Amino acid sequence: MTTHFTSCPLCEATCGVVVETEGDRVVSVRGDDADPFSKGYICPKGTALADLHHDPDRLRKPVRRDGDTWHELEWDEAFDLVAGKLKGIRARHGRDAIAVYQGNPTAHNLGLVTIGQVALRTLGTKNLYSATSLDQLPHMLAALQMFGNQLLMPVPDVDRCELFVCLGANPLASNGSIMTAPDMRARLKAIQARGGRVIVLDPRRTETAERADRHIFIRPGTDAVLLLAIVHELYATGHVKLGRLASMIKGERELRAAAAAWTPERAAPITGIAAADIRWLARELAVTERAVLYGRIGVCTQEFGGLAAWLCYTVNALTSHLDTPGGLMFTTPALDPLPLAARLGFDGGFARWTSRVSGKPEFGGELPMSVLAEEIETAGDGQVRALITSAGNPVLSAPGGPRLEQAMRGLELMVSIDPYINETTRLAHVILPPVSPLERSHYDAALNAFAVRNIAKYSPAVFERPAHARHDWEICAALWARLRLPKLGRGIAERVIGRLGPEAVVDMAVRVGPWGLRRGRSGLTLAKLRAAPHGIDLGPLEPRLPDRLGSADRKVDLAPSIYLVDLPRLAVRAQPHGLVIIGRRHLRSNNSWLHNSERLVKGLTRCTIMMHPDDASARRLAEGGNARVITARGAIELPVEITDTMMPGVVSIPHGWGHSRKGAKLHVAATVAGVSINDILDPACTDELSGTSALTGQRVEVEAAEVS
Ligand SMILES: Nc1nc2c(c(=O)[nH]1)N[C@H]1C(S)=C(S)[C@@H](COP(=O)(O)OP(=O)(O)OC[C@H]3O[C@@H](n4cnc5c(=O)[nH]c(N)nc54)[C@H](O)[C@@H]3O)O[C@H]1N2
Ligand SMILES: Nc1nc2c(c(=O)[nH]1)N[C@H]1C(S)=C(S)[C@@H](COP(=O)(O)OP(=O)(O)OC[C@H]3O[C@@H](n4cnc5c(=O)[nH]c(N)nc54)[C@H](O)[C@@H]3O)O[C@H]1N2
Ligand code: SF4
Ligand SMILES: [Mo]
Repeated sequence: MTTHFTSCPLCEATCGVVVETEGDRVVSVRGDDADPFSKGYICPKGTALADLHHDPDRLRKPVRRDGDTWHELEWDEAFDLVAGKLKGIRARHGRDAIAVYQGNPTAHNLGLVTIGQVALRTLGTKNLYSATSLDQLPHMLAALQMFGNQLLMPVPDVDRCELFVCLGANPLASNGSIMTAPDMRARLKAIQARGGRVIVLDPRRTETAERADRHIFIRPGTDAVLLLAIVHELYATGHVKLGRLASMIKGERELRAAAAAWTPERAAPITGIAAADIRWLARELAVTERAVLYGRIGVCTQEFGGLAAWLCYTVNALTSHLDTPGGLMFTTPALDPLPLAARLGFDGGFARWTSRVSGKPEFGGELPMSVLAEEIETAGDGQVRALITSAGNPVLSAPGGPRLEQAMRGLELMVSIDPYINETTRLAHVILPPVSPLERSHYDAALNAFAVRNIAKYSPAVFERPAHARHDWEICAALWARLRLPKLGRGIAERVIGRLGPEAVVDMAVRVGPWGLRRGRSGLTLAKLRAAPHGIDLGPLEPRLPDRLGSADRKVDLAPSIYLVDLPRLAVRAQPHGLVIIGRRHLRSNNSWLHNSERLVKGLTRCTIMMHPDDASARRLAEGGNARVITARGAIELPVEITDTMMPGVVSIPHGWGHSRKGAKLHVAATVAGVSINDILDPACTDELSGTSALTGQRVEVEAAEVS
């Protein structure tokens, strides 16, 4: 038996795991007690790493689709086939005819974060898409506008705060996001143990809310109104305190004016939160020395995600909780992505150009997912004719799945870099499958930059890459070289990149980074990381401003103009009547793609609609009966769960289900198929400011399903 130490790449918590193997089998996966950051914690998904590795449905070789049947290909044959077709399309229709979609696991995959992503983003097309516009785009936009760099998203210093206000996040299910912090349950408990408090604002009394000191229901999509009222209250009561930041801030006057009309009384009927509670919240944030307001995906993926994300950072700044211990802080990662991104020309930007069909703004060189289908469907110059998907399942993860699916069927070429034939990749002409997560080395190049302590950990692969397999980065580099270089240069480039691999990037970046050679002989190198298989704790977060700011004037802008001009939209917003929908995450799911593990899907059906008893009885719905959920886009049917954990007027359906689509080859998932909420969500419903999809707060009708 051999023992290996690595980190789980399935979510942002980055837990250390011990993997025991015998020959080519995984015998066990457990938490690594010696990992200084996760201290032995893992969730049930960590154990399922073994299932992914041994999954018979996982592709081991490239496949080409011929009608409904798949044929295996050799790698060179597959690369030549794909590159040949892509080149033809590019020659006939131009570079923008090739679109790229990168999904969530990109961020958890060293080879993709370093080499793969760069290769895919430099194919020369404007049609770049990713899960960003279904997720954290508003946080990145706020970071760009306020701090001058889109990667400069601050994280809550959860280990030192005395008040943790959690808005639109459920870390006990999600294990934390833009807050890499393994074992959030213990970290929240520790806040309470040191006399502090946890307050959750959420339209559902979530797993996190159940353990909080106080939970307050909030109407979906109204966070910006709540936060403006908090800003108003802070000024009205003389509680604004800029502290150390005072000399680094601009835009205060404009911010104050923007919030002037938003009294707690005005916000109360909109948010569903009593004016007295809004006042109380503002005061608690202001008078608690170490407090943090943390907002996450519920704040972003809604009609006013841009405003809400900006105001989250702003409220922290006004209460002197930005860039101070116990507040919202910036990290000092050993591998600093900021200079790397800048050197590669990915230094961000917003609305420098707009999409061809409906004029949606670019962000960071990407277009929002809400326009991908129309860019494929709409004829004319620049129409998308080919699509490369990598580590994504947009048919299930993007609103308007059926339309996107239909659009994909019309593509001249679709290629997917993915280990599975799933709801999206079944439509590809060629699938290029990467190695299993245990067959690649690991360094959390992206997530360490958002960790609540500065940490660094490199792990070699548990299993050596089989000769017949390819890493994600090798696949991306091979396609890039074939598309971008002449034949001669291509061979050399591939050999050089192949020889160096992502390890060279880690070594170089860590050496030039803040914990590297500038610290003399104690500085970090890849060799030092290799010698510390459980990881290295570099200590708590430290104040980073103003040095870290990317803005030319070295100021934090509290009132960027893009937000000020968006405010009138908030003022005229009509309160939706009837029911609105929110999402839901479950500890044993991971977006759409971990439902093929028996151990993760056993037990009660999770793809249900949760609703308040009053909403259910008004519609004659009974527990366990089936509901029909209807929008202008269509209808889905699923079992009802009646629970007073839901805010009245709000229903909840998880995303990532709907595994009964014909042609997908996920044998376990198909037995617990469920339905996809994104089949009926309207892709045109977005945050008009940022282009982010509004996944929460859309109107739905619910009725009892006909018994068949
Ligand atoms: N209604 C609704 N929709 C949502 C959300 C919501 O809350 N509500 N959440 C949104 C969010 S936050 C996100 S991030 C998106 C996620 O959207 P996506 O990233 O599009 O979807 P995933 O389900 O994460 O699919 C991941 C895909 O990557 C593959 N994969 C896994 N590991 C690897 C790897 O190492 N290499 C490669 N090449 N492939 C790999 C899997 O097989 C799977 O096909 O969904 C969004 N969609
Ligand atoms: N187990 C598991 N873990 C995951 C994932 C998973 O699918 N499963 N996905 C991963 C990904 S890609 C991400 S991005 C992260 C996300 O991590 P989190 O942000 O923690 O995501 P959720 O658990 O969806 O929590 C969002 C909360 O917002 C609430 N909400 C919905 N609408 C609103 C609103 O308008 N206002 C407010 N204030 N709240 C609202 C929801 O009820 C929900 O409780 O999780 C990651 N971790
Ligand atoms: S919380 Fe679970 S899925 Fe996330 S890294 Fe830890 S073990 Fe993996
Ligand atoms: Mo996400």
